[in-house]
Amino acid sequence: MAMTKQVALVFLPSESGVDGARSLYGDNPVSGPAQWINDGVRSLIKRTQFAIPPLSLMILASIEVSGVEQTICDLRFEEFPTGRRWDLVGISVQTGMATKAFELADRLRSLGITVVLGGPHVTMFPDSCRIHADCLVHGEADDLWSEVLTDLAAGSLRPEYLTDTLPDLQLHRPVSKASLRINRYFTTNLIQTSRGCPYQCDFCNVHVLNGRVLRQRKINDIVDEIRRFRHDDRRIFFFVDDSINADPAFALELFRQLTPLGIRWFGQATTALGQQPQLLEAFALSGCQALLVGIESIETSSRKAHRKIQNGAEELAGNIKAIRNSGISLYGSFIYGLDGDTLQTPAAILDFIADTRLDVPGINTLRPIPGTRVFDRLRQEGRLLFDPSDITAFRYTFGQEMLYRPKNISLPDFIESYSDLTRKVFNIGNSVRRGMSAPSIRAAVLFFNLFYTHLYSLSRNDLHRQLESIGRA
Ligand code: B12
Ligand code: SF4
Repeated sequence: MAMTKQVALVFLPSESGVDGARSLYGDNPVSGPAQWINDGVRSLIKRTQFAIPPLSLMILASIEVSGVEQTICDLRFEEFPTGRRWDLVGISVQTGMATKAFELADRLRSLGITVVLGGPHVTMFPDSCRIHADCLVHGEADDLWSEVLTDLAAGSLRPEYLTDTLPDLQLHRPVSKASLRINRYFTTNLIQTSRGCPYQCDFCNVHVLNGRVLRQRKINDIVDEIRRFRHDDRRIFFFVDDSINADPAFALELFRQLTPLGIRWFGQATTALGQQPQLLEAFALSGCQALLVGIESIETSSRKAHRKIQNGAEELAGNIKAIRNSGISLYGSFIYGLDGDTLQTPAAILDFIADTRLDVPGINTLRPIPGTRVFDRLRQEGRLLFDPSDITAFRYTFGQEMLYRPKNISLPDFIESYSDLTRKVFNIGNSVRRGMSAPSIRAAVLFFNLFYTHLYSLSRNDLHRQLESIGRA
């Protein structure tokens, strides 16, 4: 009888950001009291199980093919187990982790292990991946992965798997947690109700990855999945949809059906929720604790310049207040340095945060990453600070590195004003105050604010190091 084929599905830590904040220059740039705070926060982060499992690999590991056994290797917790027999190793590649993914792929292939690469980076930049893999899977792999496993079992693996059509999410595809070590994670209750986005914000690539049409799962399937997941793990649920209120009627029906289950959940939404009172009530009643909202910019000219057109700047504050008043805490993500921004923008952001009492402000710089429309435009305008042909040079950080020159502000002035803004937004006093006044999950709000206090002190140091290295021109 043929031996069962052993497949490992690998997830890598990001090089910066949520998986642990460190200086891009490899050393610790602060000393004295700042160093104590950093060390304290770092050890708190380590002790708080913050990581969540990759839904992508949970989905792939749930696909059953006779003669194949799958294991998830999460390299945020373990080294890759090279001592075991592997017939195939599938690595999930995001652009921020591409260099590490390629290094691992090359090492495994030198040991004679067959490697397949998939994930967002492969979907967007297959040509850069080909030399590191025996096989590439382009795009969403819900259907393609069973073909890969069937071909593996038959000994006829092909070098590329792709289709013209996106998976039909109306099909019932139960996700199992059998391959996960549940206790490693902050929660394993990850749910996706839909994919795709009809909007075209120029700094985003979701329409490239998941298409422009919103594809939804059946509400019954989602409710069943939540019931099943809750049985294994009673912790909070995370809806990973880019916008959980993208279709208000669908969301209203879903969350009304979820209310009797008594779960607690968080997700990502647009601020338009503040003007959808019925839906807001359904969110609150169904256990919504916190939402991440993309505010991006409070400058109308910046919103226009970057095609953030689905809601207007003038409605933002009212919407945020309405959402917070319903008992939901808000993480509001801003981008400073957009094309309509000036040196007056930070003061306006500070006023906005004070007025709305936003629980966790995220103060990002623009990340013109390859594969987005803004990347192409800034390349044409000669404003990128790295070689546009080197995709991996555009790192994903939380404000630790400038990737481009802002339009209306010189680079040194921008870095000074951004540093001043993050210093004013994030400090221990503000963290405690926001934690205490949050409408819900106060400990998490405190934790995030402390985490950002630490992260943005790294940001300020790294940005000044970058400025020194490229000159003040
Ligand atoms: C939820 C989420 C998070 C969560 C959870 C991450 C996690 N542990 O899973 C949090 C908030 C922690 C997070 C963190 C980060 N994220 Co994030 N995140 C998302 C989000 C909104 C949904 C991801 C998801 O679960 N999708 C559902 C699954 C089913 O889809 P999928 O991951 O694309 O997987 C499918 C295919 O890609 C493919 N596939 C994936 N892996 C593999 C592997 C193999 C072998 C194969 C064959 C196929 C395959 O098949 C899957 C099923 O169809 C996406 C946006 C989006 N629309 O996808 C961004 C997104 C993935 N994140 C992104 C980024 C940049 C980050 C960070 C680097 C940010 C930072 N600076 O720290 C970190 C990375 C941390 C990490 N180690 O993952 C980018 C990646 C862009 C890119 N070019 O790679 C995205 C696309 C957002 C964006 N529009 O730019 N993220
Ligand atoms: S930022 Fe959000 S709304 Fe804009 S295109 Fe991306 S997913 Fe859609």
